[in-house]
Amino acid sequence: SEMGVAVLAAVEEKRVTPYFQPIMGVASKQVSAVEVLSRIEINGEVIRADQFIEIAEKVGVIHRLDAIVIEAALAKVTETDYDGYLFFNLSPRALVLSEFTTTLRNIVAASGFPPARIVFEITERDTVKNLALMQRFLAELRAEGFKLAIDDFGSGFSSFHYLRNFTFDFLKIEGDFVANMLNNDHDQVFVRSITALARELDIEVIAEFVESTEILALLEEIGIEYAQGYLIGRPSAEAPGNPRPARAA
Ligand code: G
Ligand code: G
Ligand code: G
Ligand code: MN
Ligand code: NA
Repeated sequence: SEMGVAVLAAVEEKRVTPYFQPIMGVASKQVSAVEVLSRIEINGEVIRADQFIEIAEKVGVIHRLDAIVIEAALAKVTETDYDGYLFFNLSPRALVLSEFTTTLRNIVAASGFPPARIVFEITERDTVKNLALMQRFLAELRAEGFKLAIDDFGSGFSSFHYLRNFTFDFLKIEGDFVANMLNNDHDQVFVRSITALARELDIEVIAEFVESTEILALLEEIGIEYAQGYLIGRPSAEAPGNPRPARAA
């Protein structure tokens, strides 16, 4: 397909651009984390990840794409004084490739950014085909000092399977539940219950698709730790933090 060819070329030429979306502490109102979202440019138009991630998986370059965007994001961020968390999406397909965790470790080590401030997001949308293999890779990432988040929580058919079999530091609630919380009682019950469950498991909660001050106030009442969404900020090419002053020669 046309998009397949464009994605292959973008990966081959390392033309995958990191965009950064802020994540705010609900109580502190401070941006203490950002999620990196990949973008590629086709004919001068910036294309969002939802248009090409599946294709990158199909044509077998998702592991390369993930590595490229992580390296590019770290290069930008280490030029600033940013000291918050950096969240990256990883495709489960890339994760079960041997050597992938070594690749990630080497990229991060070369950047000098602390692994403890890197969070890898694993979406619950994909079913885990090889549980033992996935457990091994996630354990390897933890052993390197990285943190883990479960993404799109509540969207798939295996939420509890993920929570029972893997250890997570953060849980990102599926944005649709959050966005509908004020006009759909069921969705509000889901958000409250997921938060209570996460608290018992000692996992911090991030609400996605926060688009209004009313929703943000409700998150504060429920006691959710972090908020992400267009109210807080859109994904942007600008890295978080302030430029580091140039070092004297
Ligand atoms: O960026 P957008 O705004 O369109 O994100 C759409 C989807 O693409 C999200 O589910 C996100 O998790 C995924 N995604 C965005 N960037 C990356 C990336 O660099 N690697 C992987 N594997 N998924 C990504
Ligand atoms: O990785 P994940 O599936 O969570 O990707 C988040 C997706 O949601 C990205 O496509 C991002 O651009 C998008 N997004 C981020 N904030 C909002 C928001 O407030 N509302 C909506 N509708 N989408 C959002
Ligand atoms: O940024 P702009 O106001 O042009 O956004 C137009 C529409 O595109 C928004 O209503 C929103 O739903 C969608 N949109 C904007 N930015 C993103 C993004 O980063 N990811 C996704 N998935 N949708 C977006
Ligand atoms: Mn995500
Ligand atoms: Na998500």
